[in-house]
Amino acid sequence: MELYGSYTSPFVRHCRIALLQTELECEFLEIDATQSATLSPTKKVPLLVDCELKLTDSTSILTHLYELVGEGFLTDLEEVELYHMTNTVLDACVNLVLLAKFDGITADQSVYLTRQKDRIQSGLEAINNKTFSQALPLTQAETRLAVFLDWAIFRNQISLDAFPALQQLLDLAQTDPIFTQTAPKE
Ligand SMILES: N[C@@H](CCC(=O)N[C@@H](CS)C(=O)NCC(=O)O)C(=O)O
Repeated sequence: MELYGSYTSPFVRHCRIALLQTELECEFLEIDATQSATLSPTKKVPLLVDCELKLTDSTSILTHLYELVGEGFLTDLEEVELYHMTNTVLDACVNLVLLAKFDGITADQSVYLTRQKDRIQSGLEAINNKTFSQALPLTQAETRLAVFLDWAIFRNQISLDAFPALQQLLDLAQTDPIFTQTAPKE
């Protein structure tokens, strides 16, 4: 198997965590935005190639990896909700970062980006009110959340000062060597 991605992408990081957890054999190939635009029809990372199988989304990749080792991925409804709510907030955050990077457009110049910014804030508030694991291992949804928080802080997009439950979850995630080993780096 080959996983294509970057060392900064939170979606790719979740897949790198899964590869370390499952100990599946897979080559990691670092690619940039130009290469992902040619390699993947979605022009995004991650991309997983397993013989004839080509998977273009982190959720299908994670489902495949855990299936290979006989484990399910996201089976509980509350977990599914947390996972997708986190992804919605994460997508909004990625949107803000990429529009600033590619086009120099920031929220103060765009009505829709202001809506995205508000979505991040209200999403974080709602997620902060949920109940999380107090010890490792984290659930898959909590892992996605911790990966998102770590990336958004790395990109200076959020602060957790007003979100103690989120800070506590991130602190717990950081006691996991696989989590720290996969931290975003340029
Ligand atoms: N739904 C996708 C999202 C992947 C995604 O947004 N990846 C970003 C990197 S963090 C990307 O490649 N963006 C390139 C672009 O938007 O052109 C997944 O879960 O894999």
